[in-house]
Amino acid sequence: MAVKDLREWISLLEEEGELARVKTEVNWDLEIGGVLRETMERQGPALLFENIKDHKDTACIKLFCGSLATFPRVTLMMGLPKDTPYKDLIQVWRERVKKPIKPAVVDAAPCKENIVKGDDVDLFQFPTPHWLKFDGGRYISTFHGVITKDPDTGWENVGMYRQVIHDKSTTSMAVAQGQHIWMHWRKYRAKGQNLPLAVAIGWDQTLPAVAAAPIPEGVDEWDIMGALRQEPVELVKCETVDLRVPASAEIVLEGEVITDKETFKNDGPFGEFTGHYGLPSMRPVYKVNCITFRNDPILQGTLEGLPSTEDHRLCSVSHSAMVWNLLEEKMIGITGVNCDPSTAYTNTIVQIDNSYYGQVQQVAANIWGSKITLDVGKNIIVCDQDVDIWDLNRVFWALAYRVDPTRDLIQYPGWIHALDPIVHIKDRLGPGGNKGTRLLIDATKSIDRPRADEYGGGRFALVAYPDDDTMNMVRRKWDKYGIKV
Ligand SMILES: Cc1cc2nc3c(=O)[nH]c(=O)nc-3n(C[C@H](O)[C@H](O)[C@H](O)COP(=O)(O)O)c2cc1C
Ligand SMILES: [Mn+2]
Repeated sequence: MAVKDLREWISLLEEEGELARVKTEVNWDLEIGGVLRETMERQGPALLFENIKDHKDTACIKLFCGSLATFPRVTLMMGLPKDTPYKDLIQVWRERVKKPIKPAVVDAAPCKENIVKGDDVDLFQFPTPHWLKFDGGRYISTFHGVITKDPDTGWENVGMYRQVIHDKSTTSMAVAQGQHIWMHWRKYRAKGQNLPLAVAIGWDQTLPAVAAAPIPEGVDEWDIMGALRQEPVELVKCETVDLRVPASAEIVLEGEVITDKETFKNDGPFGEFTGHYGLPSMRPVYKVNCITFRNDPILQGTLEGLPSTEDHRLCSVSHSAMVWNLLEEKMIGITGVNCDPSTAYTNTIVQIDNSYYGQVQQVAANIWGSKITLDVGKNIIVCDQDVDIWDLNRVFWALAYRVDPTRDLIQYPGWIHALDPIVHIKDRLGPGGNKGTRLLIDATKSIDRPRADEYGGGRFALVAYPDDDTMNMVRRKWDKYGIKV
């Protein structure tokens, strides 16, 4: 049974010893960011801050953070045994997303227990942290779902795009070119209209997990949340916009993004997933016209920055699964994908059966030719099946001995992520994109090398490791050796 809302999720974490309630007063200004970072460094529990400076009697006094900052908690979100390894989580994600489950629309909606509109809207009622020292403000909605609709097809998209508070009813939103919300924004702008938009914060954790995942265009993310939690998402209509949100969400913002570029506001810097600050840029403004929330609502957020944090661990699972499914659809012989959390998926490691010439190049062409590369794979490393791609020691070994720099490093010029710090500020194209170069590293045993008797009839020196017969015998007899490990 999936949990029905954030409160059930917090209770589950508490039962599992995966939650700390922080009752000591903490400052929303930098201290919360520090406490969360230190907790993540120690692979500690999720945190529920219950005593936040300046938020003793605001409409919202609680903040929940670090929810999915460890693989065991991502595992719990998927209803699996806590010790399921990262690699197996990827497989479960891959299979579940192939069987979407449609949402249900319900009447009973705890998220409507409180409704605030017009001049009463006040974003400062929520304990939004100033996460990092050089952030350009208080970033609300850092771990949430942003809902928009395609005006022509009715396709509803749920994505994760962060927002900074400008005043009590406006924020701005940083969106990379090519994101689904960007497509919707352009359509409304072409019609001379603003973009209706809702933000849902605090629900079953499949909400942020799917919002941040590279789900293909036209696929309804509500269906994918249903697939992941294996139960339909219960949705309710918004009050002031023609959009739907999870009925038991903690907090819902409703409003519109102004499409007139003259109204853009400066947004940033912000401590980004690359592990560096993103630069300030002019961004579209979101005017919040209505906020609905549960009684005693809980705000949820996360601290981004130097890998690996919560978003890196969570997204490594979803991104690896989605890249693997994409490659499987386009070609044959893919046996593993690791969108490496320690490099924020910029290094994407792919394992192939190395069965035909050109397979390595096809991997890169398929990833770089898809929207998925907005999130992953500036550098793609392709390895053989005898390299455990989820073990970076083994990947380093392959880089050391299976790469000939004159032929195996392939540069692909064009564009790279707008937030990639390798491009100097003076050379940037603007907030949306960066000119830059991608890299394919062919770390396979090249298939066009001639076979040789000295290689046991193969194309490459044999790996020096005890043979299978010996190892199987040793493992069978293991208990008899009296070696305690
Ligand atoms: C914590 C977090 C914050 C994010 N913030 C942004 C953002 O501000 N802008 C953006 O374009 N993508 C951001 N992303 C990445 C998108 O969520 C991701 O690309 C997702 O696939 C977008 O949804 P879409 O595919 O429906 O457009 C963020 C991801 C995470 C995990
Ligand atoms: Mn989408």
